[in-house]
Amino acid sequence: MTRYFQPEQETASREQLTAWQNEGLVKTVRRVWDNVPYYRKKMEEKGLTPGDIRSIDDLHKLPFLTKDDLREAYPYGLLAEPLANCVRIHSTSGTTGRRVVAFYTQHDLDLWADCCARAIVAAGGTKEDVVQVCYGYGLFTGGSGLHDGAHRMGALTLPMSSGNTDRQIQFMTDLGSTILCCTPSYAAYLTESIYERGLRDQIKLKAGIFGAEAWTQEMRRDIEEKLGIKAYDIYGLTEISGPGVAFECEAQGGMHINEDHFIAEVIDPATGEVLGDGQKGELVFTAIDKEAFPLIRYRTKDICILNHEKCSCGRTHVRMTKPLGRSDDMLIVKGVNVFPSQIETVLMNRGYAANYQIIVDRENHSDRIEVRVEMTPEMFSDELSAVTEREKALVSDLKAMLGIYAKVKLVMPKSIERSEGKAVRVIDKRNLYQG
Ligand code: DLL
Repeated sequence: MTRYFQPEQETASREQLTAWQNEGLVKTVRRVWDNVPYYRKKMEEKGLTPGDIRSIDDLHKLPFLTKDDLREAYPYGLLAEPLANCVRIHSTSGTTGRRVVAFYTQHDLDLWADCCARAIVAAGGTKEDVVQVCYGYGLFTGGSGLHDGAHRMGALTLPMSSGNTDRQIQFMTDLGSTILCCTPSYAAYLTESIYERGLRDQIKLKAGIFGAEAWTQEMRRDIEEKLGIKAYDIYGLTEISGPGVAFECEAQGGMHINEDHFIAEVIDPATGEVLGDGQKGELVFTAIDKEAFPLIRYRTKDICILNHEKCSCGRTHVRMTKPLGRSDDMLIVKGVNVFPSQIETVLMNRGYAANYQIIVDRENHSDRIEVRVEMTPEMFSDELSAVTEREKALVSDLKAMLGIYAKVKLVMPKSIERSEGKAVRVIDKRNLYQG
């Protein structure tokens, strides 16, 4: 059963969707049991065999997978297909210890392109459009995903990757780009740069497809007004394929999950209990059409709410709210996944105690991160120049660890407030998850 692009599947009846999901789940569980000893063991620990999974009603019996499983099984332990049949790897942002790799066969890439094509079509895209892709290309899934999606629906594709703002704007004006794909913060930065250069009247954009990080409605309205476009949210994660797992339609009442390929559940993050529509919990995905890396009950850590009500756009696929937070401590700064533990490792390696604070802020829609760390009493007597050198060394180590610039401020011993309970290490002033 191969069900490519086929936009008509987006309006399939619930009965039809359930039939596809039943078939896909049974088939995937069998394949994973046969080919992935790691998951087979997890099933055996629960006393399960493939015969116990006959339909999606049995989904809740299956064990969850988490990022820790992916790390434990790194790199090939969850591969369900011989390596010879795999043609691509992508990886989440983060560092070596935290990296997660995902594998794709040609079929998996086609499926993913279909999902992204659907997202572009839902944003009003047609083959007449010029789609400027300024998500990063490379290990990150953003560039390749939207690129292949734009190809799939036949649009002219501008594979810009991220950065080099002057060149982005030049191509945008020269070629008359009509759809912009990038992170919302980069869209805001591009907008500002377009205004600074006085080029607003040369911009032909009609839509933006922005995701990979949380963004607010205010930010959406701001970009929309300034660029004269409609801005659409797009969601996804490397482990499940990349962008296009879910996307907004013109009704913008949540993001439609491509549930003919990915079964979505929302669970109570503490107990694992499956929650119903309207209840807030952690989003869990089961990929039922993938070959190389078909994760079963993968916990995304993204907190959201599902809604099965009919959408005015005619699509029947379930909708998810924007992520309303995360159930772990991962921060997304400038589109990069940052774990406080990575910062702590850098500080410890340089001889600091665990008295630090991470402050994340956003100015002009661009993220900034500052790490404040207490000097040890010995360092406190250092000359000012030595303090500056220490700060520089930390900036460089953090850059190597996180891949982004973080400002560092060494503060006096005992100046960071101690907590009696859980230490408040992260102060995120961006207020991103209010919807
Ligand atoms: O960010 C894939 C992607 C690329 C999505 C381009 C959309 C556009 P990862 O780097 O693996 O993959 O990060 C996945 O990013 O679990 C969410 O926490 C967050 N995220 C992704 N899209 C959104 C969004 C890509 N629209 C993690 N709103 C996910 C809020 C998002 N958070």
